Amino acid sequence: MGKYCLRAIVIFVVSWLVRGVLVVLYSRFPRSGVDWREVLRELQSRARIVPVHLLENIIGSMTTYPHPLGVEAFRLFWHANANDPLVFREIAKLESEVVSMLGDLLGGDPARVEGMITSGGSEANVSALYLAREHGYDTVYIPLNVHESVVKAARFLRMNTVRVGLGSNYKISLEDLVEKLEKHGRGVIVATAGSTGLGLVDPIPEVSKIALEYESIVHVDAAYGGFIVPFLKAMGAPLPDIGFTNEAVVSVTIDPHKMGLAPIPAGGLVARSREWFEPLLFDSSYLPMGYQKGLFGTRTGGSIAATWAVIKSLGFDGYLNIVSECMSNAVFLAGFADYSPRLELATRPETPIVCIKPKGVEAKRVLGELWRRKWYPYHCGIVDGVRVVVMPHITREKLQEFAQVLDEVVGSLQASNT
Ligand code: 0PR
Repeated sequence: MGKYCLRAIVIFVVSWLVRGVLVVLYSRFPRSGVDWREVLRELQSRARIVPVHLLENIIGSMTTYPHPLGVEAFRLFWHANANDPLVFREIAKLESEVVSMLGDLLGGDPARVEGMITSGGSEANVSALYLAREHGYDTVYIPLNVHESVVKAARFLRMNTVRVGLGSNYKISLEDLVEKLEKHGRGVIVATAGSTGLGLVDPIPEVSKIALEYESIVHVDAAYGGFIVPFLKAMGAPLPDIGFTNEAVVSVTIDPHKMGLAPIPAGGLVARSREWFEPLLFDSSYLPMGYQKGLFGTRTGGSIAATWAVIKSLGFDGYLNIVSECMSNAVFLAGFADYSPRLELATRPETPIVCIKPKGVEAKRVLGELWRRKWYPYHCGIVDGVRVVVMPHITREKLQEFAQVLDEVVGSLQASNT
């Protein structure tokens, strides 16, 4: 007992001293600068231990290793502030072209849509709800399959929130939506195209019809699915239209830094029309333009240029090929999960996200073991499962290897249960 006590005290004192040294070395604002070569050397050694999508087993993330052209385009324009469209005029032009192209992909009128490149899907969602509120829609209908950024946005904007249940297929329940609209009146309904946990697409045309009946509007969160669903549909997948062909849809979130293959940070918000987007233009008398776009301030032109470049270079056909490959790899993994007696598929994947439920073992335990072995899938959130997002950097061989490891880990945890 005394031996253990002594050891605990020694560990405590040593870790306290180490922390103290680290605080002095790294957390205090340095009085005098250090030679830049030394600074760079330290950063390089720190960068070496950060996992890289292409080399390590990052199989749960919606981001990927960006397209090299996007990185080069970012490098060309990173210094330009998109918040100043007069001085950095070219950036404003590029942004307007990007928004038109995204609007076109989403079934909007490229000449009428308006929008912006944001820091990510979270900013696009909060901006969309802000637009709805400014146009007089104070209540937000939030199904249980939404990304947390939507809940956060409603809270941030102090909007009335009505939660909407899901059907047995984990998509928005239309019956519950109608019931809630009857009770709480008009509002903005958030529908998801490519849900975070399962990659499922809500029945947006039906949601739009219901919205019209109840004098409501729809914001579509296609942060993940925006650069996926249009291509899968073109290949014949039985998925609904997710964009502006649905009459009640007023805005869509679509993120270039996910399957759009642009470098982080690049989210996207597209509004059906200039009039709808207008509340996001704020007076700013000191800026040369006299106004400022978006909820926040300075934005790098790099994100806009990168998105522009990757879209131009890949085109519809280029994305279609990439998405097709990801989807067929996802179907392969789903097939493995279906086949293994230790695993179960949460749902048939509609986009390249596969959620696998380990039988008789909590997913969190499986994830702990997988992360220990340096495989990085995530939790599925609304289902107790292991989420794999099949992005372009994930090869069939990688998935084969992962499937074996997953099966083995679940097998050994099952055995340790008995
Ligand atoms: N909407 C949906 C449907 C999302 O899935 C996400 C992000 C967002 C909005 C918010 O987007 P931003 O993170 O760009 O603001 N979902 C990702 C996910 O859960 C976030 C993420 C991405 C987390 C990469 C970790 C990571 O490595 O996977």
